[in-house]
Amino acid sequence: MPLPDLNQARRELDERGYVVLQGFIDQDWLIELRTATNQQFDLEGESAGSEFRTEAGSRRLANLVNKGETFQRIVAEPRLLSYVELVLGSEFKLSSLNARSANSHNGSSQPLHADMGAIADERGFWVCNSVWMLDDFTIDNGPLRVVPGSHRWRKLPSDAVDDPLDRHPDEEIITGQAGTVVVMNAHAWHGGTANCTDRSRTAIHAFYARRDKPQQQYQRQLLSDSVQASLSPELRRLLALDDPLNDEVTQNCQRRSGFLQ
Ligand SMILES: O=C(O)CCC(=O)C(=O)O
Repeated sequence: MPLPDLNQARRELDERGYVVLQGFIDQDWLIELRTATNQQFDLEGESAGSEFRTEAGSRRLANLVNKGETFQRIVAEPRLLSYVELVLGSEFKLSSLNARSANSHNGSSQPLHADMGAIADERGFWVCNSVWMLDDFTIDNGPLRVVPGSHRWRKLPSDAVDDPLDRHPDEEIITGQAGTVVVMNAHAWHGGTANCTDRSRTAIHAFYARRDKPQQQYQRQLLSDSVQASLSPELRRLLALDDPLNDEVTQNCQRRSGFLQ
């Protein structure tokens, strides 16, 4: 199935707040990403995700740019960047690169949230996420839910609904085969749902922000010197490693997650 062209994707992102890219990751790359992610979980054990936040019911990895070229390749994937540009315009950077594995029978959904608790400002949208399905997302293994159109409401679910954990009457459940990528306007209300199966369900999140806004994970501080020295000029720009504006806005940032404490 061909990927949606940019006009169609723009329409879907404008109207619904997300676009589904089936077959985005080819089989070899998918295997490579799964292997690298599983190895990283094994390596980090109990401390997995500790550079950022942990989450009950899921295992997380943070700061993945620091953890090998397999992950770095995601960040600068040219087709991905074209879709991200539809949301953020041409001036954007990586905000964070994480993995999240919803544990089997984890018991509950994430609350509906907008990433970073972000509300669109006078210049428009400033957060865009992409969810890379390393496993099939099925109806019962904790797929993503999104409330279509909510990216335009300029309100956070925590301020607008009684309980963001509840099912929203308008929410859509996004399923897909492993290898699918969902590009999402991350102001749209969304979250992972409960995994009711016997197997975990893993995704990587490549999260981008407009260049005048804070990074979720401050790349210049989190990446080792040797990794920073190994990166191409393109990656250095995407990670905002030489960007005084990023230093200023990111160092002063208080809120980094939509819901994780
Ligand atoms: O993994 C998912 O399905 C989405 C997770 C998510 O929205 C988050 O962790 O902020």
